Amino acid sequence: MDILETIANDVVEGEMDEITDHVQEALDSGLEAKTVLDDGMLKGMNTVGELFKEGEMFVPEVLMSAKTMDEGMQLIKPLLKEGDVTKAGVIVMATVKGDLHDIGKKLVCMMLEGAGFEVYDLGVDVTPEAISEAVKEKKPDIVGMSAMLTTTMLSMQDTCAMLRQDAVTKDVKIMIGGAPANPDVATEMGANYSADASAAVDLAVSLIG
Ligand code: B12
Repeated sequence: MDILETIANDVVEGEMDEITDHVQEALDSGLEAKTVLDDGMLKGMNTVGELFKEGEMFVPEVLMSAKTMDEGMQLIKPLLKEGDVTKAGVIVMATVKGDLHDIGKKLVCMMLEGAGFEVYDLGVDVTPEAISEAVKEKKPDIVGMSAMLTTTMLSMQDTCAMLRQDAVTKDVKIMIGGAPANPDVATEMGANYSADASAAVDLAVSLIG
């Protein structure tokens, strides 16, 4: 197995203690940081996405893969040149006001980052005002919102309404997810829905077109 395959494999297997040495070895052998990222780590992350979609990998393993990728990125990030990373788009993501669930949202963020999106995760319990502010500041292509409680779907609705009422934010694309969300409520809110993290990537790509 060559070193890039080994690195891809580290991400898939969640080999957090191994990846730093392997990334260093690849860089020492003269490989560019971008090559290590694209043909090593991101290749591994794509495999993770596929395995998750096929039900062959589960949430805890995917989170391990994400942490492993983070470890490897520590060495790569300072070496990446401007323009090395092709940006698929910018996304602001938040769990809405009143809701503290973030496992699913983090998974969505990770998959989106793996697919090349620049993601700003605002955290949990985020007010409509804070989401609106972030949209004005970061000018994202898409706002993603997560809710896991029936009650916090109302916060999601409020946030959508606030974004649509303001001339600066009214045209931003919105995608929503979480257990109480579904395509019908999304349509009512003027948003788009996807059921899981892999589908969220496909949705984001299609929204940006
Ligand atoms: C873990 C958990 C917690 C943890 C959260 C920890 C954390 N850091 O997230 C803790 C213990 C804190 C918690 C607290 C509570 N919880 Co809770 N919790 C859960 C549990 C067991 C799992 C949720 C989870 O992480 N699933 C795994 C992830 C991977 O799946 P997911 O979140 O659905 O995300 C996927 C998709 O939905 C989608 N997705 C998610 N977000 C987004 C966003 C976008 C933009 C897109 C496109 C897609 C997308 O992609 C994700 C990945 O594939 C669920 C039960 C369940 N089985 O769902 C209850 C559950 C959600 N909780 C529930 C409740 C009631 C509560 C509490 C009120 C309990 C209490 N009495 O205190 C509090 C509320 C706290 C609050 N204010 O938010 C209820 C909600 C019922 C309802 N209909 O309202 C559930 C359904 C349990 C139940 N059956 O009663 N909880």
